[in-house]
Amino acid sequence: MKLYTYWRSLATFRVRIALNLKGVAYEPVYVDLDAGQQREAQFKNVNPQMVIPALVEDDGNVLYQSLAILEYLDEIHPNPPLLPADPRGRARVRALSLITVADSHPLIVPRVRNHLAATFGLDEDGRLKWVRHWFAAGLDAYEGHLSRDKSTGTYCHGDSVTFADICLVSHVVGYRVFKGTVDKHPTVARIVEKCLSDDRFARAQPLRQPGAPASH
Ligand SMILES: N[C@@H](CCC(=O)N[C@@H](CS)C(=O)NCC(=O)O)C(=O)O
Repeated sequence: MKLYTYWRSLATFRVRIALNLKGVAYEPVYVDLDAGQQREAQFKNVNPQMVIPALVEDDGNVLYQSLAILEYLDEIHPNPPLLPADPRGRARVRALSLITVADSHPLIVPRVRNHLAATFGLDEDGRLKWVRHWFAAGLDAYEGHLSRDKSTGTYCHGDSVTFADICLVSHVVGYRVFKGTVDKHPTVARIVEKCLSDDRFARAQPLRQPGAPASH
């Protein structure tokens, strides 16, 4: 499999974690988002949406959208399972995952930040405030749900890793790239610390990818 990836991409980070958890090897293909390579013809042919990740199977089948890729990997490599066995549990895990994937992350991606700058004249400081606001709103939502629900365990849902942990980790690590902290989100902080003690999460982190700055 080939994974189109970039060090800072949080959506790709989610897929890297899932591939590590499933023990699936992949060949990285780097797409420099800061240089706009996602909009070049070479990558547009792979994903007309011009966003990463894209995961290309050996027969040429192209998978895109991180949550759809996670679902696919979980179906073709069922062990370890990344969704609970019961329908209510699966609904909760998917709902927690979508706080990041559907509600927070889409607001902070490069094309949105670029549009805020080019069309609305928002300066760098304003864009940083925008990004932090939406990360923090997502974290408040996570903390509210995770801290009050008995289904929360060592991880977001019970005592095994699910999609929700993958999405939460991408959210918090992404927030840190923008100098945010989870000091006011103790349940989130506890779960993310537990996940990052696992090398399959830790080695997928943005700052551990080729091309990442030594510190950020
Ligand atoms: N919902 C998509 C988001 C994909 C996405 O926006 N990826 C970002 C990097 S994390 C990207 O490639 N952005 C390019 C741009 O905004 O121009 C997913 O979860 O896969």
